[in-house]
Amino acid sequence: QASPPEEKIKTLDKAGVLHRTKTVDKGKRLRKKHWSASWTVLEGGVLTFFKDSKTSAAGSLRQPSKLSTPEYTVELKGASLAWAPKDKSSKKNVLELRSRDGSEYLIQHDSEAIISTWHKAIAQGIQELSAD
Ligand code: I3S
Repeated sequence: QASPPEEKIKTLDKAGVLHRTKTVDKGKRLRKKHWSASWTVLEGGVLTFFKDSKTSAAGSLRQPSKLSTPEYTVELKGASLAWAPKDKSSKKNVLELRSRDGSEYLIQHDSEAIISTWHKAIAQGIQELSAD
């Protein structure tokens, strides 16, 4: 007998340190960008940005929620992802993630290779959830 979906084992898709900033909170544009380096976990259709980047990688993979406080969690269901237009930031390799509730986040890494793997993983997460 198949398990109901909520009993599916959460699989870790990806984790690492990214630069991120929130630009819109539920439709309201925030006045100022505060970029910070943040331990970021993509798991079970949810992208979680932790408060800091110093959480131990090995520990976080085992028990992400126990070790550090999540600052933002973004449900990928109904979200959209695109490369940020140039006027959104002077930084290179910036992704813009819009959540279903109308919040927006910029996500950046200096390495094009690294940001590309996040792009693929998040886009895939969004696509899989929209198929439900
Ligand atoms: O959209 P803005 O105002 O150009 O964003 C920049 C500011 O958030 C800036 O903070 P201060 O105003 O405290 O200097 C950041 O340091 C910059 O990184 C922001 O611009 P970029 O283009 O890096 O997203």
